Amino acid sequence: MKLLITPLIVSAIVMSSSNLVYAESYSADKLNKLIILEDDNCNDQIDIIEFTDTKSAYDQNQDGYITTNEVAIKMEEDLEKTVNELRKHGVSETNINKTVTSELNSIDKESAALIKKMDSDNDGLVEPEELEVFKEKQFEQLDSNKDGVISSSDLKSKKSSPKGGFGFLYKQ
Ligand SMILES: [Ca+2]
Ligand SMILES: [Ca+2]
Ligand SMILES: [Ca+2]
Repeated sequence: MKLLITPLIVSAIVMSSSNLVYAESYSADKLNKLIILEDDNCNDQIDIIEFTDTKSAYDQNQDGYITTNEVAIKMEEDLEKTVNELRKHGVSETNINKTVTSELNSIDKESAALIKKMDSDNDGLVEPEELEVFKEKQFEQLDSNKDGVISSSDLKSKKSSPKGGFGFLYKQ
């Protein structure tokens, strides 16, 4: 049984930590965390201002621009957190090493892909305007009931639509 469970935990944790910026990958858990973290005025919902005000975790030097390198650094940091989580769950070092190796191998590709998602003028750099547009799109996706705020009710309305959004969560 243990053999079966461990890879599941590994993939669940890796998945939840490496997809931070992909709106379509937000899980119920992540949305709740987002609401707790970004809900500046504590009304259990996030409006577009609260959402776009947030400094991107990828912008390591906080200059408003995001480079592939910064994304890669952030992903490595996330990976470290993942490793700690895996240890907490009692995952063997062998399995942890496997995870780390495969994640490290894909970081370059993943960070390039992430930049590409936001970099609408294709110059390899995410400018503040591009980040804003991306965040607005992300907000729209998260606000699935289109009432202009992100709240727990967006989660419920996503449950009925298996396509995109939180749908992936319920398919598993
Ligand atoms: Ca930067
Ligand atoms: Ca750009
Ligand atoms: Ca909403």
